[in-house]
Amino acid sequence: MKTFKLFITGILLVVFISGISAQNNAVAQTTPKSKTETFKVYGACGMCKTRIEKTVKAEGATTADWDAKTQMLTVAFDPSKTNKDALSKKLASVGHDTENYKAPDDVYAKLPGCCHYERAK
Ligand SMILES: [Cu+2]
Repeated sequence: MKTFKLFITGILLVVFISGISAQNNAVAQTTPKSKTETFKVYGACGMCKTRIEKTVKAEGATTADWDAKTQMLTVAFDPSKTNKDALSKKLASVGHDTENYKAPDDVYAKLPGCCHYERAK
């Protein structure tokens, strides 16, 4: 009888604990995660600002703000959907150098004249 009671207590404990972890999982799934990163994106004018912000938003950023003066981009995104590296790579592919990725020369050359920012050597 003693073993039986212990057995039941054990089962109840397992049920109770798995209930709690299931609840935690539900909370984790319904709460959208957001991460904010700020990094350098080379650009020059208002057209660059539009292009940079549009590009990262199309790539999964929820908010984006690029400052033409400091050439710093602040982005917020869901880290389960995208990351700084992917956003940075995408920006290079549309003509904007970043800290880690360089835009292909031909893409940079095709940018409108006002967008020809000074490239890092
Ligand atoms: Cu521009």
